[in-house]
Amino acid sequence: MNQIKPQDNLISLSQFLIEEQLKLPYATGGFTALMNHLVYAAKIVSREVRKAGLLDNVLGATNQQNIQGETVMKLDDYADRIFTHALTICGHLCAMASEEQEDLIPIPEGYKCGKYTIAIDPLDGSSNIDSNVSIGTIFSIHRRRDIEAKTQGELEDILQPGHKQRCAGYIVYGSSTMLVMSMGTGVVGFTLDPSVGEFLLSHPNMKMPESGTIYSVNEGNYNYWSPEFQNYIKNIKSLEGDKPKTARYIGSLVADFHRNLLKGGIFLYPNDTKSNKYPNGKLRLLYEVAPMAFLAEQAGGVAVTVDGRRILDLTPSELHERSTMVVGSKKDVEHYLTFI
Ligand code: AHM
Ligand code: MG
Repeated sequence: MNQIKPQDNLISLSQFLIEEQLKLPYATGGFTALMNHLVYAAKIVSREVRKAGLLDNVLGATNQQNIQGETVMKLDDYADRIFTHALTICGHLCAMASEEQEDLIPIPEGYKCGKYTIAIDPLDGSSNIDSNVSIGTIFSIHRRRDIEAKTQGELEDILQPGHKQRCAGYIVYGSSTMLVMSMGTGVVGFTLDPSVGEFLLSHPNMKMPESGTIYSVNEGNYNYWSPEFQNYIKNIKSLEGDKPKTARYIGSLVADFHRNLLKGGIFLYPNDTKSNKYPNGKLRLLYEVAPMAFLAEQAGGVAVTVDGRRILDLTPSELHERSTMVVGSKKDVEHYLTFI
């Protein structure tokens, strides 16, 4: 028989957001409403992901490339349209940016502009879509610089340092659909109960173990890496000292990060020092690296660039800027830092 978690834990994400709002005397409810729109879109995307193999015209690639020259999958495009629509009309954003769209996305005419911005990777790990491997959505929310303004937001409202995020999180479409988020007071995780149609609190206080046994990196790129980075990887596999670490790499950042958050370990995406393909790493600062760094720190972990700078101190200079990332359990990242 299924064991149901204690009744006090069965709080829905909507209830949780209202309770958090009530703790802040100055809160207007705008953030809660914005989150409700995001969650609604996430449920629709989750529904489509769950039955993707059954539907015509859902799996496979479109004939377009995104701003980064990567193939856009049909589900990438679908998720992008659902999130963009649900969020830009909610009345609480002044601008939005999506990994799939070249420019800042304005609020459509006739809709109110609010005090938040959101940067979103609508469907992360899209190379895994057709093989039914976990994929995700990543989001990062900031307050605009002038919170009284009622006008469209500007680029600078979204290009803010990671430590100023009001909220960051992801949805992982895995063996169940989970939403993990932080509003700067720790990390909480909710699991979508499809029969109720609600995300229910399943992971109240997520902490990344202080150290772990897992390392996650695309080792096929070994020959592109710097000698320091290669040395580090050789060291964690060596038979001298501690047992070698275990390699786990899905190729979906959300899924790789989520596993390491629960089990401990280190995820690395370094720069490519040999070809010119990824001189600053592959991942995008605004949509992937900064939100994951925020979650990691809130869970007791550490997130730095490959040369040891704190990710949350970086200010993006353009929407699609890339950054290297080394993120994970505190002791594992500290050990990495001794190699650079
Ligand atoms: P995407 O947002 O276009 O799907 O690309 C980002 C993905 C991450 O989810 C993942 O960590 C990384 O790319 C995998 O890259 P690689 O195939 O080079 O290992
Ligand atoms: Mg991505």
